[in-house]
Amino acid sequence: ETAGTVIKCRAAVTWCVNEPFSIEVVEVAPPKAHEIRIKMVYTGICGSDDNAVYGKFKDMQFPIILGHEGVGIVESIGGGVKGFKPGDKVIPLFAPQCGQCRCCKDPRTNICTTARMERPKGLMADGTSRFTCKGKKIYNFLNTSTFTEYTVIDEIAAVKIDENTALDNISLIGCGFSTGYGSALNAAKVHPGSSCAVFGLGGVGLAAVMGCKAAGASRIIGVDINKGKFGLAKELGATECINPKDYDKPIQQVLVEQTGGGLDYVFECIGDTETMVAAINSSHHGFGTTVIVGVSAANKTITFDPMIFLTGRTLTGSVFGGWKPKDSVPKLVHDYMEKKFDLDKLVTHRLPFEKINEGFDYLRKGKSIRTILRF
Ligand code: CND
Ligand code: ZN
Repeated sequence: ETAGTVIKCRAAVTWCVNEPFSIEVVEVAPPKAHEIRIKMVYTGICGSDDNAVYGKFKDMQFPIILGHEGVGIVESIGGGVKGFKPGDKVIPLFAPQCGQCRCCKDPRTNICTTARMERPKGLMADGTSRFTCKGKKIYNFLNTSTFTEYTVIDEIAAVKIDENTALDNISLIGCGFSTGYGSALNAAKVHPGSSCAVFGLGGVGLAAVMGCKAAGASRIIGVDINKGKFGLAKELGATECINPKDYDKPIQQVLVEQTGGGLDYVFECIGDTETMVAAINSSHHGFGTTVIVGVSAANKTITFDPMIFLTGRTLTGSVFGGWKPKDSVPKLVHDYMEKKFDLDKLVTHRLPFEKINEGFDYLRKGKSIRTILRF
């Protein structure tokens, strides 16, 4: 019986920017009002966690417990919590849904204003942290922090899933799979027979490939500088793959030439401003749509010739694939259990939690798509 007590457990703490993860014993305080404490079962490693290690995110503070793609079981709940009870299987939501704000009530978006504007970054709603280590306050990451045996999350930033769900690979619904898949289905609204290009064939980009295929695109071009990604991309639906390094002209020129003027839909799943511009310039005038999915570094900007848009191209972007998470995650979990899509192929490595640095090594060397850490 741990409810109401401070739990001491293992967590991977990032003490400062560019440092390896350090497995520490941390104290996790009990959940306060409208919070739940979760015993993590699995967590995935996403490109965004790696970006955070290098300090790419705005408003993030160290020391921090990273990780946002996970699945766990509710250990205890704070006062006033209605939707959860101990024992529930839950997926943390790095893009929460309060259900009350203007955006949550608007079907056009999944960006929750409460979470985005009104909550302190890296801390709970009351401005305090539930994590301490060696006497120091530890910040949370994107409302979630999954690189710890126990985490405390606001009730708007978690969702209950079916109690019969097999948990092994389901953490991918918490970010990578849903983000990529939804960018094709919700953000771009890819139509049957269309042409698509996906820049970056990591977990997010490959899920975008899966989404384009599910939407009935007839041509799906994978673009990556690591040709080791091409085999799986083709297995998941890419009709062809292109390595920009194989050409001595810009990749946008290659794509425009090979598609008779450009693509219907282009997805940037890398997080680099140069490839974002290349993606926009690969889209067809008159109707081409580009979706920014990759997260660029905090102070980076892009510039472009306004004629690109005057002539009818669209630039958009999406967080968590545009899914309203409380509504959509249980359905995605259901569809996965019904085998409506196969995200298992995105999981290339499984490691015990302590080997988190090894998992990040595989990501950085381009050897893994998703590594799942088990607690
Ligand atoms: P991962 O590192 O697995 O994939 C990136 C891929 O891009 C790799 O295959 C690289 O080889 C490839 N790449 C790198 N540079 C280039 C280049 N110049 N040209 C072509 N290919 C290149 O990362 P991931 O798939 O986990 O994440 C990808 C991005 O998505 C990253 O920026 C992450 O922060 C972002 C993201 C966004 C969201 C969201 O809600 N919008 C959620 N999660 C992650
Ligand atoms: Zn992510």
